[in-house]
Amino acid sequence: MSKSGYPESLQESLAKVRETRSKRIKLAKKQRYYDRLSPNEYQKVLHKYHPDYAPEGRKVLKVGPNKGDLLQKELSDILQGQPWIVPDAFDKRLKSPDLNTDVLIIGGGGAGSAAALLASEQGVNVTVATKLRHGDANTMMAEGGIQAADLPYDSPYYHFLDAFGGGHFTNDKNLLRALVLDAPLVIQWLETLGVMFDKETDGTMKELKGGGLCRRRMHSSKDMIGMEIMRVLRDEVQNKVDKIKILEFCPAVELLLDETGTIGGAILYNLDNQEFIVVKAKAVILATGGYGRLHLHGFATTNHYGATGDGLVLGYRLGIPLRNLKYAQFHPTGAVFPEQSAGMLITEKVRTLGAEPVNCDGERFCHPLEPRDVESALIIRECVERGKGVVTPTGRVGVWLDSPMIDMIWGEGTVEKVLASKYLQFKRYGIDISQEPMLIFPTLHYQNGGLSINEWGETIIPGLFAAGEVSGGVHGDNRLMGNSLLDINVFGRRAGAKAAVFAKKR
Ligand code: MEZ
Repeated sequence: MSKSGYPESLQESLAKVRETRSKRIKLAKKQRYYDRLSPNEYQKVLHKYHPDYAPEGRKVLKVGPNKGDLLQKELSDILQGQPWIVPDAFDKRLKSPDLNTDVLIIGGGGAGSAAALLASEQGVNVTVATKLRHGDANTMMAEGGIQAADLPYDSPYYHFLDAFGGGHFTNDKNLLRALVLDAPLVIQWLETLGVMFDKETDGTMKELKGGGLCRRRMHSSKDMIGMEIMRVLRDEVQNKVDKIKILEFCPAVELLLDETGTIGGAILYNLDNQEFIVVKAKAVILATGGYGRLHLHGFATTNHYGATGDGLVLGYRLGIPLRNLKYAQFHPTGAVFPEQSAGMLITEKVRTLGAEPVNCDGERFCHPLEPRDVESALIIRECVERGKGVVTPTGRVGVWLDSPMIDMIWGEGTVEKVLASKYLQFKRYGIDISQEPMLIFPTLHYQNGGLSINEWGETIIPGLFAAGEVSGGVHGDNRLMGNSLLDINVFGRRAGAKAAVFAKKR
């Protein structure tokens, strides 16, 4: 082991990264930073230096780990013969429930919490049932930012176009319209509740770019925006003890319909005392998150332990159509070394600020701000097809993410300031990311699609709503950075308000 924290066998490659750094920085500055150069323009520049990398490089969109077809098939195989059935015994139990509520929300992450707040504002009583603890959710894991277009420099129109292009034009346009139009309101709402967004010295919101964005639109809170949003939403929900009941460690195992086919409630399973709880509800919101913890195709993951696709299965069994599940999202930059941090999210924000992926020879091979599917596919191609990856002593492979670039472009000590949590984690293992790059490889990050909903989060079952990662359509086949934190708030709020109205009419 060398002084630097990286094993001796990686030192030769590290030296090449250092050797090429000043040349790359010069080029980055000449290009007036990546945010002024579109990926297509960048490919042309890159082509001049590495004729074999472009322009076909961007056409690898559909290779790599996106094997969603298989997932769709696996799901259908597992569930074959079972959908559309509500067992009789459970129907009867609905006649003598253990708990009555107006709105039952299944899931206690960002979407479920936003929904709970908006529903309770309408004066109905709300129950939030969570599989783990309230706030154990992917919301907590998001790091880099939340998107919202600020006029006049940006507009919801550009936000729409970026997300539509990033999603390969497969997004549901009505959902996307709702997402981009509600975005500025959501930022205001979150700030009013107490979210500490990063500010410029003049007090205006700091805004950054992200992969696939044509404008600076990312609102951040160091590298902890998800944790910050979840902190505030959870506090807000827990402060409403008289209006919102929280049941922790109570996953939902079945949704119940009444005799008219309208939602009637759900069966929860209390993990503490191993008892079933029959909840009768006038409206139900599924906010269970995605399936990212299932380690599809053996990939490491950024996801929390509870992200096991429960809501997808519950909804599917009631016949709710699934959409955009063909491609799972792999975040391009998951940690590879140290071993203990396998798959850990290295936020896209580092590439926004100038960090760039380079191969074992210290060569660039892609624009740092491609949409995630392109960036991941290019990294996988570099490692697997071109043999230009860096192999660790235990046989794991990755490319370098040259983070000292950030300090050199933006000013001394920037990595330490903006990547506060990651800086310390690496430091613990003897790696100073203001001096040395990080070793990275794509990591399973997000369920792009899910249950079909309309712009109010309504599913085809009357009274049953879905919001957040469990639902599909808004991001199409590939989500852009920062649109998930936005999605959970926009559709959590919409589903919460609409579910309360539905409940009041019953
Ligand atoms: O939206 C995300 O997935 C996100 C903010 C991730 C990140 O890179 O920080």
